[in-house]
Amino acid sequence: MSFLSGFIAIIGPPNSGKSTLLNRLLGRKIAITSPKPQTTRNRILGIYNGDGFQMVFMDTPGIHPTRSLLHKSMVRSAKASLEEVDIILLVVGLEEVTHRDELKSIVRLVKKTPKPAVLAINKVDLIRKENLLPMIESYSKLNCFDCIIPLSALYGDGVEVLGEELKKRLSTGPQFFPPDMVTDKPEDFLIAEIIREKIYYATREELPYASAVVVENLEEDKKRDLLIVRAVICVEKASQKGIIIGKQGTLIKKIGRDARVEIEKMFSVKVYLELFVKVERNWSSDARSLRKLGY
Ligand SMILES: Nc1nc2c(ncn2[C@@H]2O[C@H](COP(=O)(O)OP(=O)(O)OP(=O)(O)O)[C@@H](O)[C@H]2O)c(=O)[nH]1
Ligand SMILES: [Mg+2]
Repeated sequence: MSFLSGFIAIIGPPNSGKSTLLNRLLGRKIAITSPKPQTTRNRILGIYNGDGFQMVFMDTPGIHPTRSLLHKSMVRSAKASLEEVDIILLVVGLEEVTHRDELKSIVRLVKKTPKPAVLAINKVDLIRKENLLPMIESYSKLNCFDCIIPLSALYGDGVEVLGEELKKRLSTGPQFFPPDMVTDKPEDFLIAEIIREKIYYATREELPYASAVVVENLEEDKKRDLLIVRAVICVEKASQKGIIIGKQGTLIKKIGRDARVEIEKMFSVKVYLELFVKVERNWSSDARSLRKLGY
């Protein structure tokens, strides 16, 4: 039998559980997640290798109406992903309703492409069965999806069914990536993202959105079997720097500790993590700063 493969874009509104679903499909965490919308800022490939097939998932930032330069670039990259893939996987949460403008515009985008589109209604662990059926019905009335699958990315129910449905839609094609490759992103990106995730959990209000993380140095100390990481957290104002550092450095210590534990787990190595905070004035609305920070 010939080898099957395909690129699959995971798109949807912010916070619907796209990155959680990617991690669940792969069986390991490569994309950060958080209860706050606009967590994912870059497209991330996640590669799944099965017996005789390869699925290349593309996690994308949530699509939403926006004005800020950073968010515009995020939404642009999510929309562009539709052009580059073979299959579309739209992920919606329970808060989405078919008549809301935001969702309507995403559905319009999906309808415009002739590619197979699968809808995942996520977070069904939070809803009663009798409320789910009308929801599925209203989505199927849109005449947009090849199939609709209710699931829970967080707990795993329905995810295997989704995997099977996606597999059915692969075509004969090459193995795009070597079988031991899980993502297209380099180590320093994954580490910066883990630190950013900890900031999303540790801070409130505008702080997560005003923060960007860059790994400036990554060094392996083979003798001590240690990975030495030096990373900078960029914020937009001096007052935000104070908040992130916290009283006597308590907050930055917590962010550093939580990140270190997870980096150690991800790479199975002891980590020494040095964190610095820098003010990069209004980076999220400055094209040059955005480029420098990888957006
Ligand atoms: N109860 C429940 N929560 C979920 C499920 N899937 C995701 N979540 C939660 O929903 C929140 C958002 O998840 P993410 O995976 O970050 O969502 P996203 O769509 O990638 O969000 P953006 O990157 O901001 O667009 C997190 O708090 C997840 O834990 C689910 O199946 N059930
Ligand atoms: Mg995400």
